[in-house]
Amino acid sequence: MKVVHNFYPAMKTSLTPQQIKDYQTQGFLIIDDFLTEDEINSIEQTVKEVVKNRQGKTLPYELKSPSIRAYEEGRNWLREAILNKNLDYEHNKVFTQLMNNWIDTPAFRDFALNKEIGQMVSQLTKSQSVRISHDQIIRKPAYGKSTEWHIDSPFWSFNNSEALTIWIALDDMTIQNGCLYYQPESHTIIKEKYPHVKQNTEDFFQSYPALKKLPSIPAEVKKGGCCIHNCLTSHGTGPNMSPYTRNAIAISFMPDGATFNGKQNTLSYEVISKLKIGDLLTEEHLSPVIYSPKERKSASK
Ligand SMILES: O=C(O)CCC(=O)C(=O)O
Repeated sequence: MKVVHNFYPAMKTSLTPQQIKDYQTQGFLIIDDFLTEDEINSIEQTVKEVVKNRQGKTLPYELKSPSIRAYEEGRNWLREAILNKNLDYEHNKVFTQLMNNWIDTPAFRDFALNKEIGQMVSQLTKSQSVRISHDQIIRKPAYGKSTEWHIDSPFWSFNNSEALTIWIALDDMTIQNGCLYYQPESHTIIKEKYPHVKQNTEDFFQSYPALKKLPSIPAEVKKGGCCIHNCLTSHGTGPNMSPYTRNAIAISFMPDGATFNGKQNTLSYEVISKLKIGDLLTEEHLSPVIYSPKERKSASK
């Protein structure tokens, strides 16, 4: 797949050495006015298009084969009947996610696979070549619940401590409507090679008591600004205490060379059924290279 797009020339993707240093020390970086007003308008249009076309489907493809899904739905039904609790319903109170929008929406692809973003990610991850892992439109509903404290890495299909997420504000993000909070330097504390998913804040801090002693800071950022965090940086969001949906886009990237760790995350059944643990994640239709030494050379000409 040829991925050389540059329809967002004004994006603030050039980083100063100080910004790179801050990101590496703190585990996150906030960039105000990452997008221009025109760029925000164009992305908002694209988000509307995705919301309309997806009709509630999280992904543009089937995550699981119909037989596995039927089996799991049966199990969930039983479990929920026993617990008298609907887990998905709880999840939707936190946010709704529309994922891998770059695959079925060309305008989203032009943005998410932009080589300028790729170059910035390559600087932050200290890697020559960079692949997209997945993207999300995240919509926290009016009066939605907080996103529990977590790190991203354990949810993903690969282990690579340099992988990161660019989270872009499509509304002014405030303490009132559920902005992100980070624990500075927390990415240096989780030393386990393969941390496990923690389901909630209590579980998370019980597993990492050193993190419970760290302060957190709110990352208030205006519409069009972005927050970039390392996959081992601990973060969460406050609840949305406003009567408006709070919209953001999160795009996650991995250094080229990452290998499959056995977790499905956003990979389709068709893809994982062909993968063995340790295989390189090089599926061009799911995680294409968006920046490589070739681009580096042409950029320096
Ligand atoms: O937007 C949110 O509520 C959560 C975002 C988040 O946790 C992430 O992008 O890793």
